[in-house]
Amino acid sequence: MVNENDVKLSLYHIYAAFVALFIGGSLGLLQTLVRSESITLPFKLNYYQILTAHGVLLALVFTTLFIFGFMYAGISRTTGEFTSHRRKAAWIGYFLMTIGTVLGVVMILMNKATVLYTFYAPLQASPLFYIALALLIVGTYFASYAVIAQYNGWRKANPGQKTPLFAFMAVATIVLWLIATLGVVAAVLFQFIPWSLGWSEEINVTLSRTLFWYFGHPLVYFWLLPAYMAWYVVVPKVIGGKIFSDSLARLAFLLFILFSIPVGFHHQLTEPGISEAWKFLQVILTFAVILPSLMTAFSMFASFELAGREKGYKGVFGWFKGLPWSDVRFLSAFIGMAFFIPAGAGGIINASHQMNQVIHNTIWVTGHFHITIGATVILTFFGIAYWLIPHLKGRVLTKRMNSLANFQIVLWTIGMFIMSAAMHFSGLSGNPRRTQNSDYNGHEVASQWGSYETAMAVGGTLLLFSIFMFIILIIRLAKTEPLGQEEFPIGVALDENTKSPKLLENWKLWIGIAIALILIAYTIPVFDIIQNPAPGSPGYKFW
Ligand code: HAS
Repeated sequence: MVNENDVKLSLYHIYAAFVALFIGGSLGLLQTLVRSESITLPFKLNYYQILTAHGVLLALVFTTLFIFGFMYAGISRTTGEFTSHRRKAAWIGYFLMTIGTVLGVVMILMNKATVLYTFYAPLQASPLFYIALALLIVGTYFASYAVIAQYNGWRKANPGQKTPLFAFMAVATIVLWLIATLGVVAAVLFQFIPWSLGWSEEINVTLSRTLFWYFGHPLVYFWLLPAYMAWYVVVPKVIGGKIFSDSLARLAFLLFILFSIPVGFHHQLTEPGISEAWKFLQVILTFAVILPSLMTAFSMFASFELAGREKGYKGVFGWFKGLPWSDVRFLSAFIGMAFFIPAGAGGIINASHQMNQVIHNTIWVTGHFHITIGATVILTFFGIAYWLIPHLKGRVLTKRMNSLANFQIVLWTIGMFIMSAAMHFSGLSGNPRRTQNSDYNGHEVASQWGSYETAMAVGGTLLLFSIFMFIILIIRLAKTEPLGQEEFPIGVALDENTKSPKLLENWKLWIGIAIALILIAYTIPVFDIIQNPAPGSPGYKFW
């Protein structure tokens, strides 16, 4: 059970996340309608303004709030009630994050921060927008403190014992986050805020983008790892099986800390001013960060197979039939996993230097991130919400609600499939991203894009219906479904009673290796960018 004092904390984060999801998702549909030239925006809103709000609300706000809400619940369930001091820190974090969000969104609505979620210089927003981002990040530091202190408290109270896997994974995710945000904090504090306030006239554009991507790539694993937490810890219990290996799961998370950060250059492969040799090194490290995902795939298949065989299913694929296909807690995560196979392959294409020249800045990349974060991660988050909300509210996920939830998940799957397939295919022929629409002066290649844009709008419409349905189901689960006890599923590992190698919980060692890799990958190129800068740029506001 999640302790009742922690229930409110978790719920407030999750509800705020769903508000961001609802608004951000609605804006997403508007974008597809504008791109396909089906509508023009009312109230003097422009395409780039809503694109900025969509990215900020979904990629930065929804994810962060949901992730902390989920972590608080899981930590409380596995390590016990938060102390009041730690809970207070978590609440401070919540208020800072929500104030930051409101301020940021107001700036975007006032058309003073139409810089997209990556806020690339030399586009310049109001200083208040950057301050809003800073508040959001400082908020996460309070939240991170609460989680890490709780984990340390448990370790002190249970010397020599293996820490609960969920708590270990939460801490690994937060360590990754803390190291990663150093880059964006440096850029916001030392570059963007002084520049937008007029204290410095010019900005070093390459440096700002490098610091952003130092943060931007691990950011995607900050989204992914909580989904992996559900796959490793929750799914095996739901399917009536076991976690294949506790130690393997821990190692996978540690490898993310090592390899997810020194790879940001793979977002800058076409960026001038960074030598090819450093890009090459970071591409190799990018291929290393694929490894923990492959370990995860292996572990999932192993858990599925073990569970199936335990139930008596035979043959090479017989176990497949034994999976609980009608249980939304499983189905949502499974479809998320299935999406991750092409999504991961797409990531490998993106990271391959030559192929990146074909897809960079095309809508292929938008397709890629819609099937990673928009399918793999969010489908898993939907699945979590369907059991977590009733668990926290003392209600149950009834059979009827489960069927409706399955329908919502399938609607999302179809919508996302149509939309992201259209994005991938038209991206291959050069359809640009971050652009309202372009026909390249009537060029014949661009003339094929119309039907793809329509497909995106159709997919986007299904997605919005799915979000509506999700919100309605969540409100019902929180308010009107029968009272009772919904389980918070926590799986047991096959090697539960085996001592896990002490090395796996030697944080100093892993953080030390991560820092060494970061220094190797970044020190010389960053010095070079600072010492031999391209001409600095004043701020531009094109909107
Ligand atoms: Fe990415 C761009 C490379 C993963 C998100 N990525 C982006 C952007 C976002 C994003 C948001 O190298 C755009 C940023 C922007 O605005 O510019 N990405 C990768 C690589 C991976 C990867 C190598 N990305 C993600 C994840 C994301 C995400 C995860 C969000 C959550 N990405 C790139 C590159 C770019 C990029 C370049 C820059 C492109 C450019 O030029 O701008 C890897 O981590 C992927 C590894 C994954 C696998 C898959 C393992 C499969 C599993 C499922 C098993 C299934 C089971 C079920 C068990 C190797 C674990 C069985 C199912 C059956 C059907 C039987």
